[in-house]
Amino acid sequence: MGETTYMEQELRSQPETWRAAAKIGSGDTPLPAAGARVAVVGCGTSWFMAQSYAALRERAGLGVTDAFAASEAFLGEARGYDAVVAITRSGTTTEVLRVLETVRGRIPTVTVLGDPDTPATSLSDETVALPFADERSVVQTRFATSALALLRAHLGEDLAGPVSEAEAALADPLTQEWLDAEQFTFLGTGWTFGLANEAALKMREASQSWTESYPAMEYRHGPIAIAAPGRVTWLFGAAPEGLEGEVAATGAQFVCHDRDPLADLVLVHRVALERARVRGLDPDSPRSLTRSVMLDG
Ligand code: F1P
Repeated sequence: MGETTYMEQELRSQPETWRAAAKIGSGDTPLPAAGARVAVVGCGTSWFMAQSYAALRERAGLGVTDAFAASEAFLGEARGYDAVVAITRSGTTTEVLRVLETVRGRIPTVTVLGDPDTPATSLSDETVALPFADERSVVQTRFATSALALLRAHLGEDLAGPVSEAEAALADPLTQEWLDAEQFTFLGTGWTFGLANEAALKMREASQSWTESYPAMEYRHGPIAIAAPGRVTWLFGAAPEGLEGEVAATGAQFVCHDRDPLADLVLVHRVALERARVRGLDPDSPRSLTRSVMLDG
């Protein structure tokens, strides 16, 4: 085992930060009420949490909810949004700030952020700050999952089960096959597709691993051609019928745990960290990445 990294300390604190975030989410918050038409925006990890929230909210019957990468958001009058929710750990990501500026005075905004002392606060009508979940590592773990814990609690979910399952995921043994695997494909359905995208990004960022992600049913439409011995197909949530057998037939390892999918993401955080370690990489300072992307002009 190498020295302790910020990433390790931060990912290990997730049960605690989820509890704190869920408490805020289940209380009085400026997050959109049931029935509102909502656009959710973010970049990178924060975009993927936006995808999960959007699927959960809309499938719960709480209102139309669309997730956009902040740079690709359609927020014109015709779409009739009642609220924009922005997610950003840093509060400085340029594309998110541009969205907040663009809709200012036209669509009410609420930003979920890690560092409240940033431009996102003054550009937002309302904020929900999670400073206890902010991070030193460039690679996000606990801010993103705590933001989603907050949003799940706001939608009426009890996070007690997921919190204890995250504790269990922190104690699970890591399989050697996961540390050696040549390639990972992450799959999900509904809200867990955002988690699959995030798992794939985490492994790329922290350990420069070759990863892909797809909606589970889409996987059969071509991407399964990549599955082979020495590679892993990891599904978040319930498996569509027949998928496990199809993956097994390729020789790839099929992984699907019977636990809350957000807690299963904690296990992927650990795999990403260990793969970084065995490759001699510093997951706190990944290649070509900074804490937040701030563009000129
Ligand atoms: C978003 C983000 C991160 C990514 C990278 C650059 O940051 O895209 O997800 O890992 O470090 O920034 P933020 O808007 O949530 O601060």
